[in-house]
Amino acid sequence: MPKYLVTGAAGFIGRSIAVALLARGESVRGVDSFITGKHANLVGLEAMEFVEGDLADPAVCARVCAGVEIVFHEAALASVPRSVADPASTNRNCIDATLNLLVAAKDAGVRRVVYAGSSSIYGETPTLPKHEEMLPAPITPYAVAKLAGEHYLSAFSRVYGMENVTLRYFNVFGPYQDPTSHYSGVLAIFCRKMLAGEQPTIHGDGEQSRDFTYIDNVVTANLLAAAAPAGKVAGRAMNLATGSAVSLNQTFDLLCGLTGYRGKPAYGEQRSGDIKHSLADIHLAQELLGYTPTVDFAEGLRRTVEWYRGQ
Ligand code: UD2
Repeated sequence: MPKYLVTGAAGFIGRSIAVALLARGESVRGVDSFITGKHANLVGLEAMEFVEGDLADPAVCARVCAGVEIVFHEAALASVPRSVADPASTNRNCIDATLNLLVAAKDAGVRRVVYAGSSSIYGETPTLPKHEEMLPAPITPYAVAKLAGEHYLSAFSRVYGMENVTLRYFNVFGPYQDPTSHYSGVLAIFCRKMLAGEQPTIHGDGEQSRDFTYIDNVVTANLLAAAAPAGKVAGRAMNLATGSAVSLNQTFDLLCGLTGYRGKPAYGEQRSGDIKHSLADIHLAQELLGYTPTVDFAEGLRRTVEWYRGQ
């Protein structure tokens, strides 16, 4: 029986965690519904036991949790605008799926679920950097769904003795992020377009900023969160980021240098539910997990552009 389950294993982050586990010689099961996951992302993961299924179905959750000790729960509809366009789907694929997974995990005796939380739960609160003692203030259906998942994780720790941990991801980017949907992460979209000589669109004035976090930092933190002493992390939620932010305009300039794109960006309407500034305080993850980011934004962006260039 595999020790680890990765949900969303055919997605960008799930895939990356599964690769790292397999490289360590671990036994891994993956599950994905392919709503946003890609078959191509499973190439290189042949040693993983794979189940195609939807976590909104409790029977799928029971099947994939059987015999597992640790779950990395990455499956989600990870997009703010998608949740604005279709909140019910986000609710189903984030809240229902997470609750079903937790019930099945508890019943199967899973020790710990490490959950992909989101910086979006902080909402438009003006305080920067965002720290974990701030009251969450979600302003979009996506943020509500991600926050509900967090609360379920900590409640399951409290009432069933699970060791669940939430990592609040801040705008993760890197190789394998899908660049093809208009719900994709901005850096994936910009890399693809600018390498192809197509004009990217900046929504708003481009002065919004993000604590863009390279995927390797996220993988490292997940492995640390799986191994951290329960007394330190059970039922806790913490930021996972780099602790520095850049604006979209600055990012566009950096990408011009890396991709060779010579044009200007188009400027469009600001997106509904968009947050102006997002920057993390990362001291709690440093204290509880021993986490420090190892790949900074500039280096991560360089690696990411090189990867998309090869596609
Ligand atoms: C939110 C969360 C992030 C993660 C993500 C999952 C915040 C601050 N961050 O990311 O942690 O959970 O959701 O999807 O809530 N943009 C453009 N042009 C484009 C595409 C996007 O200008 O073609 C802008 C967009 O308006 C936003 C920024 O780029 O200001 C980042 O957008 P995104 O969709 O990559 O991620 P975001 O911040 O909604």
